[in-house]
Amino acid sequence: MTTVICPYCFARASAAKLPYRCLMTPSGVRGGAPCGPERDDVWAGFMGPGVPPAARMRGPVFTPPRRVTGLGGGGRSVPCPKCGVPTPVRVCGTCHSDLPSDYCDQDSRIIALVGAKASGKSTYVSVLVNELNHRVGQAYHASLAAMGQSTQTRDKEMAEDLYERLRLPDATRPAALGFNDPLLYRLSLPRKGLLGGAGTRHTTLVFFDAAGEDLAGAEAMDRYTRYLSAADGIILLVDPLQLGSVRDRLPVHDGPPLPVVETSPQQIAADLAAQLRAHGKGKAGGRASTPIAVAVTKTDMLRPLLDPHSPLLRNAPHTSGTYDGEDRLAVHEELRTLLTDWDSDALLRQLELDFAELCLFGLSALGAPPPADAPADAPKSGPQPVRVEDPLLWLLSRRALLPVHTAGKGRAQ
Ligand SMILES: Nc1nc2c(ncn2[C@@H]2O[C@H](COP(=O)(O)OP(=O)(O)OP(=O)(O)O)[C@@H](O)[C@H]2O)c(=O)[nH]1
Ligand SMILES: [Mg+2]
Ligand SMILES: [Zn+2]
Ligand SMILES: [Zn+2]
Repeated sequence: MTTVICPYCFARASAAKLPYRCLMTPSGVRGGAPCGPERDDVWAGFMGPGVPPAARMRGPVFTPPRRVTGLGGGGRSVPCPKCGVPTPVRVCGTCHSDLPSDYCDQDSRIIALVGAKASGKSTYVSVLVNELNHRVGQAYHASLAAMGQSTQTRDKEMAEDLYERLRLPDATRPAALGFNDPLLYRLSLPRKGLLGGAGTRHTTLVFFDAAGEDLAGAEAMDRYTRYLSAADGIILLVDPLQLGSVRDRLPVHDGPPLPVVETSPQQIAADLAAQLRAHGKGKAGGRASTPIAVAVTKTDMLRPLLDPHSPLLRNAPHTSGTYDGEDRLAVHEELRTLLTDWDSDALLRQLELDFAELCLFGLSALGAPPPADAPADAPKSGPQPVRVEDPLLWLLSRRALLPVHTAGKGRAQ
């Protein structure tokens, strides 16, 4: 039985029990009149007062008789009891948000993306999606498909801005100004059967690109509680340019001015751990059990501070489509050393005290700083990312969704 987690309100439900929404299509079936719109107060209540009265009128929601849903579900259409026209659209029983048609056919993994304002979250998601669709997808024979209209539209706009017009994303609007839709993808990876058979395993990935100010302090973060506690993994982005000792160490440069210093990563991590513990994600000893990938962003700016052999200067190998555990450890150790050098041992200690499963990463979404004369633009040669995929691949490998290569053990699932 597939359990679906609504990507809007994070309620859990069995896929077979989800209600449907009539599409109000006139079709001549039974020659009857098509359904008219009805006021959907459940949905309007969830979306908040920003929804204009006309938009509250939507296709009627109905729960099909058990006999119909019990036959294995699987994305089929179900006839509306009023007009008889079949509809494929399933909605969340709790908030009545429409779910993309293929959302309900596989298990979902929710990846929470957190980080201070301007730490690079939006740029990171766009570049990550592009890399998963190209270089990384090729290495693992994986593919990533945007699900639902709003993710497809946003992906297209972001890709055109970043890769064609070379424009960096605008600051994400805070939740108080409107609801930011989650980004929904279907990740398909080859699955090797025990007897050498092959197949494909589909996983739904849900990303939520919050505005930095919504993560600045326990109170603001409260809005994201359900999302954070439903997460299978967390990616915390740390902007090194907002760390005092890194700012002091960087040589004088002619790039764009350094960002304003926002909420410290230590504060975000502490608030995050408190939220998770308050929602039953704590282990004995008080550490949060959700795996957390802590990634230092914008490593292109750190080149003067890195050893020429630093693993942060090149991508992970992904040899024959396996995730390299040795390489991950080398990166983790490199970051431990760097953070200690940068007087951030307090951050490290905090993370180790708060999280039972922690790994450190370093990445650059752009590969080079934005041009000095056009700080809102991507580098002239376009994004040339380094190691953007590592945190997500680690989280997937934690859930046995990727083949892992560990020295001495050869290939292991
Ligand atoms: N040098 C460098 N700068 C980057 C990189 N990625 C992002 N930046 C810079 O960081 C700024 C903020 O990036 P965003 O992706 O908008 O950050 P965000 O975390 O989404 O910000 P909010 O939505 O306001 O919370 C960009 O405008 C760039 O100037 C990178 O890989 N390298
Ligand atoms: Mg943003
Ligand atoms: Zn819902
Ligand atoms: Zn109908």
